[in-house]
Amino acid sequence: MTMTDPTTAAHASVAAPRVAFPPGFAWGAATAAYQIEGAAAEDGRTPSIWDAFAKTPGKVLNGDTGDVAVDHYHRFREDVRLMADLGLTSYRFSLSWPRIQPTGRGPAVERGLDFYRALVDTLLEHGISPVATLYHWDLPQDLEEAGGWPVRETAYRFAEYAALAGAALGDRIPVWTTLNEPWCSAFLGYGSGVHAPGRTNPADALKAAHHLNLGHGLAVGALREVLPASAKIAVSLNLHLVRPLTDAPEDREAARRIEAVGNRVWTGPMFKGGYDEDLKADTAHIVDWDELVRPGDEAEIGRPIDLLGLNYYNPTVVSAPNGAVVETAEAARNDGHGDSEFSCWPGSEDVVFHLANDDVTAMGWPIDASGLSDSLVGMHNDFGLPLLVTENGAAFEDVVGPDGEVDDPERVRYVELHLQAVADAIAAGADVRGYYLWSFLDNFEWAYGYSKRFGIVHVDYDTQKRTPKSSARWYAEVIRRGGLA
Ligand code: IFM
Repeated sequence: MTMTDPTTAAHASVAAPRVAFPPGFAWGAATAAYQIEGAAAEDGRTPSIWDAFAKTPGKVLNGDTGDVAVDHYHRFREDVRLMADLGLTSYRFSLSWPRIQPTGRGPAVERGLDFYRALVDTLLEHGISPVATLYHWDLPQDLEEAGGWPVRETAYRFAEYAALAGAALGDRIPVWTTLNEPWCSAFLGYGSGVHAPGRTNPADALKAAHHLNLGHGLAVGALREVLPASAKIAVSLNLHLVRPLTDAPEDREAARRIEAVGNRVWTGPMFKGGYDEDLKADTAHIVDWDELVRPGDEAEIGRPIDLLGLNYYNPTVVSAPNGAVVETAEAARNDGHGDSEFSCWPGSEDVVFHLANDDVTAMGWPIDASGLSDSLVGMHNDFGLPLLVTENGAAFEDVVGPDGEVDDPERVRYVELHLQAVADAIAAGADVRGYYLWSFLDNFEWAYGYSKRFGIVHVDYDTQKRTPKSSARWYAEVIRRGGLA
């Protein structure tokens, strides 16, 4: 079995680009299991929290579910061929926990593992280096019924699952990511309730955050036991690039608060030895941190990792409640993650969110690539780890033309701006090893169902026909050239 490390593999460069990327830069695209696989009840898979949530009336637009999704479970060979046609050098996907360990306890299901063995082997045959994410939000429903992430035991269950997956697939996957965007799991899942499991309790959200952190640390330890020494372990965080609306002290204080509960709640224990005092003070009326965090937890969470993944879409502009100008309803709720009467910012519920600008994607997310370079440079300075952009991309209202083609110049522009930002960050000293465009295929966009298309490959949801968009062809040229023209 050939193991190609996406962060060191050579890429084929045939023409001198205007903006060149370093040799070995991983040119990737990303997806997640529940968003693409379908086959929800096949080969021993049991429901995850997202199956249960999607089937709860009113939770997902149009009642959409991931039951069939884009049928990647049955069409993965065709999908990998498409990736190879585009010249991707790496592919980031997630493993479905309930497909591998259906109840979140006990032995692994071989049929579930076989799917990933076949997927990874197909990738390797095509020279595409796999990057596996262990948790992209699909907690086995049985574990939610036992308390979910607010319960400490779930962290231990996660580490057990990580060990099973690592032992079975570690011979062929060179890069592992523990969690994807744990902020969403904790604060959208248990705070605002717009994501599964749809709970709305601020204390549970903070407890979930700690147990996700603990699960990450325990999983790193478990993976190190079973993976080859060459394997690299990462985490993918959607760190918010927080900017105060003005330089006024109240707005800077609002930014500090969001930075604490949005970012440092993860990076504090993962990279800096523990939770920051200001975060604990901001939320002390909600949760008893001394009871929640047991001796040794922060050391466990802080186990060294090899790469840090950033998922970036837009900057976050905030102001203090008393300083807020009147905003449109859309801007005012622009924490970027849907509408809920419950906050996803425990302890900082009054902070006001603003659109960074009016140049927005179909999600209503402002386009501002400077936030990506600022994030990468900041992460490089703060944590000193090699970095991956594990997600970046945009939804637009794509239409299939009369000729059957999908022309998406807005997505080309978005990705070009953001690749330029990555190049800027590298020029400023950040050690960025790869870029994973979100997403390879159009797919199930969580509470928005199939209404938002992020793919560079269009999917006709009735026929499952795949059509590479013009952005896919453009990205293929970028990869071929090794940079921007
Ligand atoms: O689709 C999601 C993905 O699952 C996690 N990051 C953000 C994407 C776009 O919302």
